[in-house]
Parts: sequence; structure tokens; C-alpha cells
Amino acid sequence: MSIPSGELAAQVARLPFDGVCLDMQHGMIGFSDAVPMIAAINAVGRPAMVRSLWNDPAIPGQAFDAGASAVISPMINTRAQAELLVRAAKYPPMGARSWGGYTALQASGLKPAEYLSEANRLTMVFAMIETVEALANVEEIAATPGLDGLFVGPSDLSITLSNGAGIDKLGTQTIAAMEKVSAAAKKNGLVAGAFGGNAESIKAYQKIGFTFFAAAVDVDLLQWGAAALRKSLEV
Ligand code: 3PY
Ligand code: MG
Repeated sequence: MSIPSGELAAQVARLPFDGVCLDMQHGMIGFSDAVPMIAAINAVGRPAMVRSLWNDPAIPGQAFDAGASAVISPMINTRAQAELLVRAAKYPPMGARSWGGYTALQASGLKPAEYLSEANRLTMVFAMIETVEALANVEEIAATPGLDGLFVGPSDLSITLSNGAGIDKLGTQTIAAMEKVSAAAKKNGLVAGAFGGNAESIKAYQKIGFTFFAAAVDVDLLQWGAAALRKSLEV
């Protein structure tokens, strides 16, 4: 989702997808918008995920405290950046997340000691691989203890692969790079995720081992739905 609305989040959570991701990097969603959206998504019984603005160590704990189940952090280019991300997202001994998220604690239905021992398993953290630098370091990044998954941003990846020449989400170079990411994820027991955005991309990425997708963006779904309706009415 890119549109900041708790009401819309409840509707999107009822669509036939497995969860809802709030895009706080490129979407128009700030933290005070995200709080009621996460609550609405969880109330429907779906997991809420957050794509954070940047690899700021303050963000994962805040998102998990608000009830998010996963944080996807953009532009992770080095092992050190991946370690910083895990440190921010996981309680000791895996990391250094700070205690105090009563919203998540109460929503979990767990006692504090149970939440502490379960939280690192219940909250997932993904490193976005979306630059040439990240690709060169992908083996080291994927081996970061505590990381749950890799998530490819095919647009930024193809922009950096072509040195700014263009966006080519299904180009030969992009697919070859994504095969490397999928192999690194598999080798380390991580989820291999990617921004799909449409059926064609999702199918192509499934063929090379990806299993977790940002399927489509809310504004695209609106545009496609309106265009399909308009076309069906043309005589
Ligand atoms: C990318 O393709 O670069 C993304 O970050 C998808 O949102
Ligand atoms: Mg990107």
C-alpha cells in the first residue's frame, strides 16, 4: 500500500492476498498513518508488513511494537548494514531490540516472558538487494545471522546494473542477477522475496526460485480496475 488510510487498509486486507505491506519508503505513509493501518490489517487476521524509509535502526523496533510482522529494509549493500538491521530488529542474544512495545505484546496474547522468547521468530526482517554493490556482497549479506529473507527491488537493481540507462525488470541482466540472489537465499535458508508489481514479473521470478512477492501497488490496482471497467463499456 502507498495510500495512507486505515479504512482502505482494512479493505485491502480482505483482498485475496496473504498479507499487506505498507510502503513507507516510496508510499505516502508516515508512522502515525501506519499505526491505525497495521491495527486494521491485523484485525482482519492478516500480517502487516512495513517497507521502511531507510536502514534506520530506530524503525524495525517501532514497526514491530506497532504490530507489524515483517520489516523490509531498502538498499542493504553490505554485511555491516545487514548486521545493523538485524541488531535493530531482534531481541538479545540475536540483536539489541529495546523492550516496551505494549501494543504488540497485548495483540500477541502472550505473557511478557513468552513474547520475549517468541518475538525473534514471529517478526521477520528482510534485506533489500537492489544495487550492484549489494549483488557483489550478496553471499556475505545472506549469511548474516538472524536475517530472515532477501527482497529484491528489480527497478533499482536494473537502474544500477545499467548505470542509470533504464528500468528493465525482466531484462537478461536483471534475471541473471536475481538468480544469484535466489541461490544465496536458498543456500542460507532465507526467504527469497521480490517486488513483483504485476503477474508477468511474479511468474518470471517464481521460475527462478522466488516465493514471496509484493504483488501489486494499491494505486496500480485502482488504475487497472478503472481501465478494465472503462474498456468493457466501450462500444
Ligand atoms: C525496486 O524495484 O527498486 C523497489 O524498491 C520496489 O519497490
Ligand atoms: Mg527500490
